Amino acid sequence: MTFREWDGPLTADLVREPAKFGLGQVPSRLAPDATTKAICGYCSTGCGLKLHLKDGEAINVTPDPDYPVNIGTTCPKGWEALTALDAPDRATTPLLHGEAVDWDTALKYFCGKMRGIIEKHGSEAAAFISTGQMMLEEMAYLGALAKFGMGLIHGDGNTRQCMATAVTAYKESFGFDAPPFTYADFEESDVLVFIGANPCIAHPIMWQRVLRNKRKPEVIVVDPRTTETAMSATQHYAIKPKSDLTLLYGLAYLLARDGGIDHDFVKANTTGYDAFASFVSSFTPMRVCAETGLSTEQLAHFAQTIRDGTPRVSFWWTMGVNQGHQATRTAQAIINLALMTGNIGKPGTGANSITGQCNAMGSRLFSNTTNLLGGHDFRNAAHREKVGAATGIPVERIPSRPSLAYDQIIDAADAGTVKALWFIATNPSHSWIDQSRFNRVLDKLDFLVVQDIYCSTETAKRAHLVLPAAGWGEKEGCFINSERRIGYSPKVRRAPGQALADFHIFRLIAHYWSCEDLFREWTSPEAVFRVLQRCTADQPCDLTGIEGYEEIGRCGGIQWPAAKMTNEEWRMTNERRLFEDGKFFTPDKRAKFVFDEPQAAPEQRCEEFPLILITGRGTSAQWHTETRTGKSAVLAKMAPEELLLDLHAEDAARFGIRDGTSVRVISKRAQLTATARVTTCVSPGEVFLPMHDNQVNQLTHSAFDPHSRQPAYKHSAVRLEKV
Ligand SMILES: Nc1nc2c(c(=O)[nH]1)N[C@H]1C(S)=C(S)[C@@H](COP(=O)(O)OP(=O)(O)OC[C@H]3O[C@@H](n4cnc5c(=O)[nH]c(N)nc54)[C@H](O)[C@@H]3O)O[C@H]1N2
Ligand SMILES: Nc1nc2c(c(=O)[nH]1)N[C@H]1C(S)=C(S)[C@@H](COP(=O)(O)OP(=O)(O)OC[C@H]3O[C@@H](n4cnc5c(=O)[nH]c(N)nc54)[C@H](O)[C@@H]3O)O[C@H]1N2
Ligand code: SF4
Ligand SMILES: [Mo]
Repeated sequence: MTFREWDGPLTADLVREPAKFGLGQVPSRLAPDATTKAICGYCSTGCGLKLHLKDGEAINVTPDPDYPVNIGTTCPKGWEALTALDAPDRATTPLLHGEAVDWDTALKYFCGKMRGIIEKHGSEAAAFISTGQMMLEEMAYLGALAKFGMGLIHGDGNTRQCMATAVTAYKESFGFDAPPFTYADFEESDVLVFIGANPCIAHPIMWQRVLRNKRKPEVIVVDPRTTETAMSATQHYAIKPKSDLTLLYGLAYLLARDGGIDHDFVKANTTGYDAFASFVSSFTPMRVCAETGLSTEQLAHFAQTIRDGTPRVSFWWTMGVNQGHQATRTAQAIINLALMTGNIGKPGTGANSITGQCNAMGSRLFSNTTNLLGGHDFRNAAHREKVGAATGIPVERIPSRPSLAYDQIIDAADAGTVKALWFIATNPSHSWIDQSRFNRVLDKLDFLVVQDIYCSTETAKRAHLVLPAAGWGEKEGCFINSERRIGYSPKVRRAPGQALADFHIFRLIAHYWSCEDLFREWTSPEAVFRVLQRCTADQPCDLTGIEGYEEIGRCGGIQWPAAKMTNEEWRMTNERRLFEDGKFFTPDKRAKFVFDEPQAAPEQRCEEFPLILITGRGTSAQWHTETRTGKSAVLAKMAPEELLLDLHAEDAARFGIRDGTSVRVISKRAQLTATARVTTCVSPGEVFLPMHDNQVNQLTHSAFDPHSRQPAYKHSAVRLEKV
């Protein structure tokens, strides 16, 4: 019905010249001028798109009016989804030391070099960095190939930059990485609390769902900046950066003091509340207001709104929480508020982490990096047996310890123990924290491989070997969105030149590594989907009840859990939230209150660097390192032409800077030049830069949450100078 991927056996001829034999190039089975449906490949909202074909190739996009996520709308990136595919800097052939080579040469080199390093220095000397921006099936193939096939121990993903905190927090508090909500909760809340989230810019279609709420909700935004979302809210609390933990404990104190607790729920379904209540007793309004910068009236009003909103308060958080030096405890402080007020498992409630990338949720369960396939634990022998049986991989090939985290892999590369790195669908030479140091480490490597759809990314330019990948629309597979909805996206374009779907690149590597026998069943994305379904049996993310791609398409996506036993029931609604029975995934089925003392952020203002630099998303038209959105003239018109530094008028006066003039932004690590935008959207003493410019992470201070090891991108000290 759509372009199908080639799924026959790999023969020697085919491997030598994959494009000639149609690998990844099989023509469409759709009528040449058909319309088909897909899921957007940018953010985790997971909007449904309609793709309109001409002569067998997609030429236009419109929103899908029937898809339950976006109901006929998309943001500008969705409308422009195809443009990125036509860019002139697409990687169209493998590049070895900058020279075009064929796949045979490239893959022999890849395997020879990786094997050489592993044989000489051990299996810990090579690592891979995966992504939340590939299809589920190819991401799983990568993790399985690298760990079970090639014998690597270490592999992490760009989801460490993004979702690691939510994962760690949920696992400890709920017993499994389980965001509980469904998007209908945006429409069914009486009070929505957004903490460190700017959905107007970063998740515009989720924000549309908030606008559909007919309950006249209170919308509360906690953000040091007056963002587009804060401007549209009914209450905005511009707290001091990284004072969220204190604020959340202060709210817990007031709720406990003033009768805002759902004691029945707490007693029946949680552990640790008494210790938590006694812990927060020192978070008096006086202390909390001094540390957050709020007035006592503001704090009291905030707490009262939550109390009045019970039982329909929902809490939503994103990177303002996840990227911090105490990120995990902050996320858990949000979870604690939802638990103590009984705001979980009911319509319009929840402690809800919004994901970032289109398949970040897929990566959390199936990348085989932090967790063994299907949300299992590498350290657990029973889990290894189960995944071995489900995949047909001999259990002795499954490592019994988890990987180092991303920053630890980079430290190991710096120390010289990791000598080869393979990056797939991520551009960390731009996006990783304290960039200059990161790039110095990359330059030390014996072997750097980058697999990307463009040959021009900051990371690809440093690579010894570039593997050219097909992009979204040029391959098929599934994504899992923020509300745990699995959506299917078809192939509607041919990839340019010799570029291949990541899926087929992994298949070829398995062949060249001589471990393809392990992956006999992994012949097509849908075949891999079936393997993954088996891995999820009896897990909270059970997918065993799904018939296959056709059913996913027909249902408008399917949320997990989707187990066999209950499938008749879930097919009736196709809208599920977790914990409706008050049972969590911990051994005693109770959610846990977890807490810790707040600590000051590692890099503070000082005389030399008197301002705090906050970073984040700039506009809805810009995506991360801009490799894709930067290719669209339409999107370019919606973004500023130059790098803008937001600063408050007081600071402008203090440093003698006028609106629209050039300003040097200097941190301990580097400096850059930006154009000053004097605005009341940032507080005095704070400045903001969007992450989309490739110099911004030269400024950022490298600090990590100790539990999730997620980088704390949003708190660095800087000073300004007139140019
Ligand atoms: N247009 C666009 N959309 C995107 C993306 C993109 O690049 N472009 N990326 C996607 C991805 S991967 C992600 S992870 C999401 C990110 O989505 P968001 O997290 O919503 O985006 P950010 O701008 O990084 O951060 C959100 C807010 O956190 C605030 N913040 C900073 N420090 C603090 C603090 O200490 N406390 C509090 N409470 N708030 C703080 C910032 O001022 C910012 O407004 O967006 C996704 N959607
Ligand atoms: N200062 C600061 N830095 C930040 C953040 C911040 O808020 N502030 N946010 C962080 C967050 S939340 C995130 S998620 C990261 C994102 O950081 P990255 O993951 O590095 O950013 P992207 O630009 O999305 O990189 C994706 C790469 O994959 C390529 N690509 C796209 N599709 C495909 C495909 O199908 N196959 C292959 N092989 N390649 C493909 C793209 O061309 C691009 O080079 O940035 C982090 N960095
Ligand atoms: S909101 Fe996200 S998923 Fe929807 S169209 Fe925009 S980028 Fe794509
Ligand atoms: Mo992200």
